Amino acid sequence: MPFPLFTRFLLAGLTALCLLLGSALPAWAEFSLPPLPYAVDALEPAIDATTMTIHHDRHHGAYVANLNGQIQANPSLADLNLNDLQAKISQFPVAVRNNGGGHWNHSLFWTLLAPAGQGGSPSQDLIAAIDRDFGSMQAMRTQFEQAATTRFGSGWAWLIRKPDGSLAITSTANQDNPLMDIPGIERGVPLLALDVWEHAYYLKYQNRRPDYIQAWWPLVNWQEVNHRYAIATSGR
Ligand code: MN3
Repeated sequence: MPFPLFTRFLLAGLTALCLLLGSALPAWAEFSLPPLPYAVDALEPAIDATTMTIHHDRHHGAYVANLNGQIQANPSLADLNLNDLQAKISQFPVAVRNNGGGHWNHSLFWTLLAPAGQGGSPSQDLIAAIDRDFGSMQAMRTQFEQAATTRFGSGWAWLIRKPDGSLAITSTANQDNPLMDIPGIERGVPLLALDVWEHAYYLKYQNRRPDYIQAWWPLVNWQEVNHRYAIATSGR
């Protein structure tokens, strides 16, 4: 978990105190479910409040609880933040991969959504990179929709920035993501993500995944995508 330095000192002190007192580590040393950054009905009508509530509280909540349930058997989890865990996921059992991936993916996904009209638009830098690597914004969208539509079963579609600086569209199965050190995954920094598990859309769209994908575009939080692209680029 990403704690600032001061908080880390505080945690270390409290942990030492707990050890002195012979008590277990406190619950806040575990992974936790981040609150949605908007109301559950803020994305209506494209994504309905019931779907958002079940998706966040129960599905994402279960990934967090199940990941915490793995700490005792995998004590090194307690020393890794969620981000760093992804790049070392091959060292852990599949339950950590599924639930650690699920926690990371959903924590990102919520931030990449915004009420229609409030997500801004792609930055000039991002548009230039998309034009360079896909030809046009429309071509990127078409390729993204193709990846999201054709992902068989459950998984995710991604726009990533690869280590060489170029952008690419990829998709992953289950709760895998492009940060994971798993053979077969095209790796890069995720800039944009779409959950295409049925739990993300079935109540409203049933089997019509393409309709869900079309309804999702106006909800993209481009300000966050721009921010992620700027950070990924400055890290070179
Ligand atoms: Mn989901």
